[in-house]
Parts: sequence; C-alpha cells; structure tokens
Amino acid sequence: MTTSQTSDAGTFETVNPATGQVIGLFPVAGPEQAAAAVSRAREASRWWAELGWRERRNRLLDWKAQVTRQLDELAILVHDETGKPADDARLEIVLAILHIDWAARHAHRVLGAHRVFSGVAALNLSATVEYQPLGVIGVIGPWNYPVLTPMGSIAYALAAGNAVIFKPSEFTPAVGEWLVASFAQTAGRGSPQPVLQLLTGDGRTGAALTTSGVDKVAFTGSAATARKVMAAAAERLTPVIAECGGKDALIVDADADLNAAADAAAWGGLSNAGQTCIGVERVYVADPVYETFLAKLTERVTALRPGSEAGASYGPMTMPSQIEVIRRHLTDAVARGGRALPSSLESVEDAIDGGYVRPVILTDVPEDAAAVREETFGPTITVRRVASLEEGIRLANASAYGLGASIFSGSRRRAVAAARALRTGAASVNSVVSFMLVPALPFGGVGESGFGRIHGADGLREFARAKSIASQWMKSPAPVTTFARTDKDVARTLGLVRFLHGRRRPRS
Ligand code: TXE
Repeated sequence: MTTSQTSDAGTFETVNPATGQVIGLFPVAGPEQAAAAVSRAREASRWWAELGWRERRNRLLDWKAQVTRQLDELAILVHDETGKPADDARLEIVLAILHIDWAARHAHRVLGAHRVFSGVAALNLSATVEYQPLGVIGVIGPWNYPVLTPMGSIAYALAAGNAVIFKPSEFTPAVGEWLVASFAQTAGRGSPQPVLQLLTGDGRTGAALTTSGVDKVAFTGSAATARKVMAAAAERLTPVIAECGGKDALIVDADADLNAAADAAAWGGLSNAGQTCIGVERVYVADPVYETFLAKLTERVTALRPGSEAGASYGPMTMPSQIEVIRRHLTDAVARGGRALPSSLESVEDAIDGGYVRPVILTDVPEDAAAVREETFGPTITVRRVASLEEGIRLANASAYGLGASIFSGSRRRAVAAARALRTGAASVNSVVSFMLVPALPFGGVGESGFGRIHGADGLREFARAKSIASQWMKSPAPVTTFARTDKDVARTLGLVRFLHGRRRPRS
C-alpha cells in the first residue's frame, strides 16, 4: 500500500493510509506551472502589501474565524490523509488557529516603522527601522502536521505582507487545497488576486518552486532534502529557512515528579505514532529513579493501542517507507544488546503490524546505535540510566540534531539552567512540547535540525527585510561627510568621540 502515487499523466493520488481508499487526484506541477504561479503571485503580493496592516489583519482574522468554524471538516480531511486520530487532528488545527491569530494581531507592532535612538554623534538625524515584505514566499510542507507546520510559515509570511505559494507534501495535498480555498473565500473576499496559491506534486514540484524566482523558501522536511533545497536555491541566491527533523531528549532528574515525567515521555514519544519533529526519541533518567520511572512508563505504554477506530491511541504510519527505518533501528538496537519493552514483544517483527507499529521502549542501547543517533520518526523511545542531570545534558547534546528537549526536575531553577545548557532551539520544563503552545515563542533548530525561526516576532521577521531610514531634521553642528568639512569639524567630532568612548571606566 502506498499513500501517494505518481501516474504517467502527471497526476498523483492520495490514499488514506488506514483504509487504502483514494482521497483525490492532483496534478504534479513542473517548472512552467511554478513560474506561472510566481508571476501571478508577484502582482498579488503588491496588491496584498498595499492593503496595509489593518486590512490584512482583518482579512487574516476572518480566515481564522472560518477555519475555526469549519474545524471539524478540516480535521476529518487531516485524519483521512494522515491516519492520525480525529481529536489529534483537531488539536493540531487549534494550534494553527492560534498562529494565524498571533501573526495577524502582532504584525504591525513587530514589523511597522519605529524610531530608534540615533546616537549622540548623530542627534541631527531621525532614525527609523521598518520591515518590508520580501514579495513571494515558497512554502514546502511536510505531511506529519499538514496544517500546523506549514501554517507556521504561511500565516507569518502573509501577515508580513507577502504572497505565498504553498507546495504541500504529496501525502497531504487535499489538506493544502482546503486551506488555500478557505483563504480565498474569506481573506481574499472574492478578489481575483491569488495571494495564497496551491502547487501540488512531489519532490520535483518542490525543486521547481525552489528555483522559480520566489524571494524565500520556507522548507520543512528531512535534512537530506533541505541540503538539496539549499543547493538549488544557491543558484539565484534565494534565502531558505530549513525546519528539519529532531532527536529530542527528555531528561528526568532524581527529584522529578515521575508520574508527570512518564506521562510526558509516553505522549511526547508515541502520540501521532512518533511522527513528530519535536517528538521525544530519547529519555535519560537519573540513576536513583530509573527503575521506578521505567516501570511507570512501561505501564503507560502497554496501555496504548494503535488503530484507525475511534479511541485508538494513534494511527498508522502515514508514509509507508518509514516502517523500514523503524525496523532497521529496532533490529540494530536489539542486535547490539538492547532490550525491547513491553516484554510481550518477542521479536522486532512483533512490533510491526501492516501499516501500524506497536509502541516500543528500548533500553540498554549503546549511544552510537542508529536508534539513538538517527531520527526514527516512529512510536519507539530509548531509555537510558544516567548518573546525574549533568550527564543527561551531556548525552542529550551529543546529537547532530537540536530541535527541542524536556527536563523534569523537582527544582525549576535547576531545570531552567539545564534548558539553557541544551543545544536546542527550544526546551520544555516539567512539561513536553509546551513551547509549541505559545505562539509568541520562536521555533526552529540547531545543526541537522535546520536554521531560521518560524512563530513569534522572529517568525514574522523571517519573511521581511529590514529597511533603515536616517532622515536629517537639522544641520549637523560638525558635518564630516562632505568635501567642504573643515579641520575644526573633524576635531570637534573626534573630541566628542574621545569624550564619550575614550575614558577608562571606573572598576566596579
Ligand atoms: O521528507 P522530504 P519525507 C523527516 C522524517 C522522515 C524523513 C523523510 O524523519 O522520515 O524526513 O520524510 C518536498 N526540492 N521529516 O520523505 O523528502 C516533498 O515533496 C524541494 C521530518 O516526507 O524532506 C515534501 O513536500 N522539495 C519533518 C517536503 O519536501 C522537495 C517532517 C518534505 O519531504 C524535494 C517530514 C526537492 N528536491 C519529514 N524533495 C519535520 N521537520 O517535522 C522533496 N521535497
């Protein structure tokens, strides 16, 4: 069974990964379609930018209201295309709604013109900075959170005044189509200007969009594909944001609330079948509480049931090829002395059931095994005993990835210090993935997890260019940027600089 197939006719089908039912047929757009979309978007971006902050805000809020009213309809589509439980789809959409709202309401404050102090040596100048839209943004989306993840770029790029061309994953084009149609109906208000366009297809379409003349590419997917996107974008010096995968760690301190930590590890690691870039993949537990924590986690994990029926804990693997990655990681871990829990699992194959993977906890796995080093993106987690919180931090940081992390500790001060010491873009303290619940917090990675930030004020600035304006409101008392300057003008300027900057600071 495949969930996405390309036909000779330049079209592809999406298929429900739980039932095998065909959901829709979509065109595979190539370079010509990508170029045509960019040329339409150019004009639309000018129209959209000229609407101004207030009008764009109102239109985006109208879109948000429509998505909220039709949340159930969209959730069913997400459920059908990804296989995730409908309530998980609903919660994903709720987060996307919060982002449209935040971006719409804060764009003017963050990006609008504001004065900055011009400095004592330039008091004759009034200085302002403002953030102007880049123009046309290409958003290349993934399938695991087909609403939330691309919305982290789409809503912020639109709020900043750009037009957007959205290439959803080939596994979730119907969700992409729904979002684009709903934007046109509400924010577009019947205007023929295609401010948000859809471009469907697979990697070839993503590649065509990357080199089509867009002003920035916002990519979410694997680090391997991010490298291809960057290489292709380099041809036109097109800037790129790369939101790639992760290998997030959860660290349990000796005085942590073990019930809360076990809940968080189970949910963070196994919800959405582990197909979450900020999913928990590694757990490091302080020695004194290791056995108790492991028992609590095993109890919770044993109760989980993958399936497509209502009440299932999580659904099938959305992308069938992921099962091979999971099989390889499990087989390698067990071959290298790892133990798989729950103990009812007699072999790796017991964990794999058609398109579903049962939850697996791996213990005693060496740190250089694939299950610890590479992104598994499945419902499996490794658990390892560590001597202290500090050792947990050291092992967590010994990863090429650096997206998110969680720390559970009885001391919030210790936990926050640990959060700072982790080489990741974000961290949750005594909670898991909680930084995702705050739209004002920027989101993005380090190393193989990518670069650039979506969400929050940084996310708005990613889709804008800073424009600096210095405006002279009175003549300089000592003009130096003129051939008419006198020795006295230069001396006066140097005197001021020596007075302001040349004195020794008293030792404090
Ligand atoms: O990713 P790809 P896939 C990780 C996860 C998963 C692995 C592969 O580990 O197992 O990546 O997933 C488009 N130029 N994540 O195959 O290939 C493609 O059409 C431009 C983590 O889905 O990176 C899709 O829209 N675009 C991640 C998007 O890139 C190209 C979410 C992602 O596809 C392209 C998803 C090209 N040459 C997977 N080739 C996360 N950060 O959450 C493909 N694409």
